[in-house]
Amino acid sequence: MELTKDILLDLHRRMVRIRHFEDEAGKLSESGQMPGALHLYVGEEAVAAGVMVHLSDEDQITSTHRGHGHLVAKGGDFKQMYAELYGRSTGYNKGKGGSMHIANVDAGMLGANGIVAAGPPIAVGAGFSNKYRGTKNVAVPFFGDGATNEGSFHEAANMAAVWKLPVVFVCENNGYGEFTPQAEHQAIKDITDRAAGYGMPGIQADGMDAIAVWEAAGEAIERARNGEGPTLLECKTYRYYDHVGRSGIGLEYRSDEELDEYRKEDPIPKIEKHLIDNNVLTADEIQAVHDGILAEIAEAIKFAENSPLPDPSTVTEDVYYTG
Ligand SMILES: Cc1ncc(C[n+]2csc(CCOP(=O)(O)OP(=O)(O)O)c2C)c(N)n1
Ligand SMILES: [Mg+2]
Repeated sequence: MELTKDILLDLHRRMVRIRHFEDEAGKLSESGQMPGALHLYVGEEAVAAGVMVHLSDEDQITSTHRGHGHLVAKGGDFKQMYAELYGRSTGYNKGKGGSMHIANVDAGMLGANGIVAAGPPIAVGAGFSNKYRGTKNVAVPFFGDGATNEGSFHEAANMAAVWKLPVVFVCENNGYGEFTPQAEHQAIKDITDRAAGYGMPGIQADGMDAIAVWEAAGEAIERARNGEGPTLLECKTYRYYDHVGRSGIGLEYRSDEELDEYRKEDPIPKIEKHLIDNNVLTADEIQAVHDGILAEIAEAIKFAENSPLPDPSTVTEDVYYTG
């Protein structure tokens, strides 16, 4: 795997797209313009970008309650994403999925999920299908540190290892499950300690560094594509905003000093320094990337706000309904 200029630009672009998408969504939610609560991905962009650069639309991912970043990185269209968050009929799921159940199956994004650790078993099913059909595709469940305490995660990891499925388990260890520090919800520091218990390799990457994630994910994804079975990839990361929304509900569970330390590790300025130092982009060109994405977002928000709500008569369409 060679880290080319194109890959660097791609990593940067995907992260900037997530950052601005989330910042604007957070503001709209806070002002009451957009309905519902949002679990924002800001700070963790390097994980989604570093993994997704390796995947095509035929590779599947499953996501979490903090899922916008995964969909943006998987090529999500801003218009359909904002429309979905606004509950409009032009959204990816006709306004019926919203933030926590947004999905784009056509591009292999099998869905955000409000149920913690619901994604890994779904990804194992996709991985089984990939293997059964004789494809080279890979399924990647994203999940948090908290999710690794759920039975569904353990069952999924065990089954993927026993059946040597093309699945790469990506743990976004941001050090907290809601407001509970990792040390209070599990007796280990490294989620990778658990990999041996399933009989799969466990590898770690600095989740605040897109290049590091790209390298580690590339290794794990190649193993999976080659039929060598699953890997547990733990990315140590940090969320800059609160568990829900930008400023949260005012609980004091982490220090400003801790946040400041991780702010210094911001994955976007980090890769921008790399781009400038290696003469890939100038500061002006970097600004142009940001400006272009912000303009696209402004258009997408207008599109969402001008889109109709779903017609009430369609309430039972496109959903599981047994009535
Ligand atoms: C099965 C289940 N239990 C509890 C919750 C409530 N809940 C929502 S997010 C969350 C914390 C998840 O922590 P983690 O997996 O580390 O993800 P993070 O929010 O840090 O990204 C909890 C407990 C839920 N949604 N589903
Ligand atoms: Mg967490």
